[in-house]
Amino acid sequence: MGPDRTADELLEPLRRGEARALARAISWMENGHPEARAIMAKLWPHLGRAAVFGLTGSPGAGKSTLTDRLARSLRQEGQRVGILAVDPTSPFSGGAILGDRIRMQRIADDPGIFIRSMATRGALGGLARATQDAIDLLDAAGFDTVIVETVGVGQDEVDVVSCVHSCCVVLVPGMGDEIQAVKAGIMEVADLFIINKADREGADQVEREIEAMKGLSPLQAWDPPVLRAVASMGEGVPGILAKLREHGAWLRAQGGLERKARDRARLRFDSLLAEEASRRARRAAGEATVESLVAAIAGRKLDPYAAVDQILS
Ligand SMILES: Nc1nc2c(ncn2[C@@H]2O[C@H](COP(=O)(O)OP(=O)(O)OP(=O)(O)O)[C@@H](O)[C@H]2O)c(=O)[nH]1
Ligand SMILES: [Mg+2]
Repeated sequence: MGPDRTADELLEPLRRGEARALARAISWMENGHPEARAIMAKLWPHLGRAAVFGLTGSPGAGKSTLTDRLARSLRQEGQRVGILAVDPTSPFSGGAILGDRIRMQRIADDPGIFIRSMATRGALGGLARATQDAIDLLDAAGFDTVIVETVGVGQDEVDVVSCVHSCCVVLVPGMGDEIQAVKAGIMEVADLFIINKADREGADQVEREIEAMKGLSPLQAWDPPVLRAVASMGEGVPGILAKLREHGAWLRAQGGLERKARDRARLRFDSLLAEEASRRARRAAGEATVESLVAAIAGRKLDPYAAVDQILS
């Protein structure tokens, strides 16, 4: 596969789900390759088939172990599964990061499974967009389920979570204070709570804390269930899959999938519009003008609002 491959040449192997074509297309989207737009334009009408699950939670909670188990379970049903490991703290993008590769090595050689790590560096327009693009490409490549693993609780994760249909928040026993910290961002987005490492002491307490927190948030039409798992042993996996399906069915019945699709469309359109408008305005004005405006703002000769007006007029 040479570097000069065009979108048209990539499309067919991509639609067949060929891993190399998929990997290349994801990189193109990440790097803003000239052919990237053509790919999206061709694929856009075919999207919307894949079920997209998110797994989020603190480092070491067992997300990758759980992902591996879920993926294997879905594989046994004959599904093809895409896995995106999103780590904003990692400088590495592309192949699976070493730890995950080892943890997921049993599934990594299976052509019905595609694993990719997504990192901030190189992701033009941010991690959430790169992740959304990768989800779309997996969808177009015929993957039935996409699992998105995200670490941490930053804005990147919250944005990434907006890309999934059902979001699992993974907690572990013995993280009392951490629950407080996690609460602010990610708790509201949970469709499912998973208490992993339930083989350890303290699962009851985590469950009480989650229930207490749920009591504080406004009543929702979907009451996120709290499930227990021992990912390293595969315990609790069928129950999690069953709840994910239940949530999916509930979303469909509520028109929730269309709503999510529309929200995502709006977010995507807004951010692309802002980015593209800015790029074009800068290019039209020229770098020297932009710099002189910046200098004028800093020198208190021009206020920033007026400067933006100038460049856009
Ligand atoms: N005791 C116990 N250990 C587990 C369980 N699930 C996973 N582990 C172990 O916990 C460690 C971390 O698991 P990972 O799956 O890498 O966790 P992660 O959340 O993906 O970690 P990061 O991606 O680094 O944030 C590994 O050593 C796992 O074997 C469990 O249910 N019980
Ligand atoms: Mg992991």
